[in-house]
Amino acid sequence: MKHALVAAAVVAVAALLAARAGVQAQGRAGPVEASVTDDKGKPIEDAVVSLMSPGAPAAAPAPATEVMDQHDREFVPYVLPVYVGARVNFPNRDNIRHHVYSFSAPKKFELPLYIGTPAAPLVFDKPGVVALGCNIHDWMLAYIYVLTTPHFAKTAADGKARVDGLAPGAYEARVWHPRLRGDTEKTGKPLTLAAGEPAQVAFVVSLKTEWRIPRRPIDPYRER
Ligand SMILES: [Cu+2]
Repeated sequence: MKHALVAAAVVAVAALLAARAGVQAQGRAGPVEASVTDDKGKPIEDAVVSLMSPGAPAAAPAPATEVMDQHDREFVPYVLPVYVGARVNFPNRDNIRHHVYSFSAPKKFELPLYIGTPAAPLVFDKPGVVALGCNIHDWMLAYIYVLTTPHFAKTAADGKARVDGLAPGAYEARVWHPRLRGDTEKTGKPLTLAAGEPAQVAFVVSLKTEWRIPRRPIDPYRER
């Protein structure tokens, strides 16, 4: 009798654990597979796809620490999307000095001529687009895109991006790119995510043509 009771209790606990595991497995929506192309179907790289839940603000994760490298007299990456509050390090991996600056409203700053990594990372606590330049190398250009949602991903060369770890529910998906023609706010597409099911979203966007300052031959006087 006693054994039967113990066995019944074990079965009940096992059933409870199995049910809980099932709920956890179903608790997340499947990944959101996004694609970004131009109107000719050409994939667009370095676009940032983000998802926001209009009803329920996303739980704020702890601020991340991100990296904007300088390597071979270029910024790497060209586009760095971050969640608002992120700290960003600016290591200089070249053996010459860079002088990084931004005139953009969400983060105006200057890192005067330096080699190595500045001691303290910079905090990006206002949403928006921050364009980076270098006083020594005019062609150096990159963007830090500060988002108010932690749910985002950047497209690879195939124009595809994948956003994982979302709770089921109603979202709005948006796309941003440094050369996007028009407003990111107007790219919004409603997307309803169900537990355990993947979803797709496709953006067709138009990019402005870009004029970039060409790379100059290395000037030893300016690089002293
Ligand atoms: Cu530089």
